[in-house]
Amino acid sequence: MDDLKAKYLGQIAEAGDENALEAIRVAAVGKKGEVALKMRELGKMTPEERQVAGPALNALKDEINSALVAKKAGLADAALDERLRTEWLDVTLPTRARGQGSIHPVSQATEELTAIFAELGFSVAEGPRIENDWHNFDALNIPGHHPARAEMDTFYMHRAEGDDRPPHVLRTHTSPVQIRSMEKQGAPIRIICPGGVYRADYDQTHTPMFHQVEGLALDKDISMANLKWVLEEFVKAFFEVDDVELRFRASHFPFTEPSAEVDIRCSWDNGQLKIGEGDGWMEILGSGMVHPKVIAAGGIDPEVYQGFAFGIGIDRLAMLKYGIPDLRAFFDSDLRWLRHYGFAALDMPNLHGGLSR
Ligand code: 2NL
Repeated sequence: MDDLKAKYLGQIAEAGDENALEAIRVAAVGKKGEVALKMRELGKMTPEERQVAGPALNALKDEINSALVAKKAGLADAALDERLRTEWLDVTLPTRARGQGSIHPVSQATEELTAIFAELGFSVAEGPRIENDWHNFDALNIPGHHPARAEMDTFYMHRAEGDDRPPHVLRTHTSPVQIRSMEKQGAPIRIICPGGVYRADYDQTHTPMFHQVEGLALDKDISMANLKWVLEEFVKAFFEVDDVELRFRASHFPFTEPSAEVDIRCSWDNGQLKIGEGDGWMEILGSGMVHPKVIAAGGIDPEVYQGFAFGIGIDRLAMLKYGIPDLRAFFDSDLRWLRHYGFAALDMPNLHGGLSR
C-alpha cells in the first residue's frame, strides 16, 4: 500500500501536463485502476484484515485524488505564469504609420463652388466624358475647320476600319453637358457643369486632363448685367473677400456673342497673391451671352429665351485659393507636395472628427 502511494504521488509530482495527469488518474483511481483492483481483493480477506485494509485503501484513494486536484491547479497557474511572461504588450510603443488620405484640392474646390452656385439657384448637371462630335463641336457653333477640332488639340477615339462616321472625342469642355441638359429639360434653365475635360496639351502649365465648370442661365429676360452679378457673387464667396472688382474684356468664343474674358483685381505682395485689391488684373474665366445658334442647337427657341454662359478652369481656381503653385500636387498621390505648399483643407477637421494628418 505504501508502495502504491509512493509510486502515484511520485508520478503526480512529475507530471508535466493535464494529459499526463489524466493517464495517472485512470491507472491509479479509475474504475479499472490499481486501487479498484485492490478493493476487489478485500472480499478474499479475513474480516480482521479487511477492517484494516478497507479504510486504508479509501484513504489512499482520497489522497491520490487530492494530489491530482492540487497538481492540476498548479499546472494551470504555471501555464498562466508562462503566458504572462511571454505574451505582453508594450502599450507605450509608437503606433504603426497609417496611410492617410485627404480630399483632393480639385474635389474640394468643386464642392465649394457647387455650394456657392447652389445658393445662386444653379443645379449641377453631369454628362459623358466620351462625346460625339456634334455635342462637343457642331452644337456649340464650332465649325469643322476650327483649330480646336484639329487632331493636335483633341483626343479622337478609334473607329473600326471602314467605319467612316465621325469619331467620338474625349470632351474638350463641359459645354456638351449643357447642350444635353437644354435638350432634356428645355428652358428656363440654370445649371453648372463641373467635371474633367481633355485636351492634347502637356507642359508646365497644362495637363491633358483638367477640370472645368461651365455655367448656363437661360430665361426670357436675362442680360449681361445678371452675368456680372452672378460672377461677382461667386468670386467674393469663393475667395472669401468682401469686395472684388471684375473687368470684362471683349473677346471671342464661337458659342457666345458678345463674349468677354473676365479679370479680377489683384496684387502680388512678396510673392503672395492678394485677391480683390491692388493694381494688377488676373484673368480667371471666359463668358458671354449664349449664341442664338447654340440655343437653337439645344432645342430651345432663341427668339424667346436668351442668357449667359461662362467657363472656369477649376484646377487653376484651386491653385489660386489654396496657394498651390505646382500642377504636380494634383497628380501625385503623395501628399508631400500639398503639405510642402500648404493646402488649407489638410488642416480642416475631416469627416471622422479629427485632423486629417
Ligand atoms: C474659357 C471659356 C467659356 C462657355 C465657356 C458655353 C456653353 C454653352 C453655350 C455657350 Cl452650352 N457658352 N460655355 C461660354 C464662354 C466661355 O469658357 O476660357 N473657359 C476657361
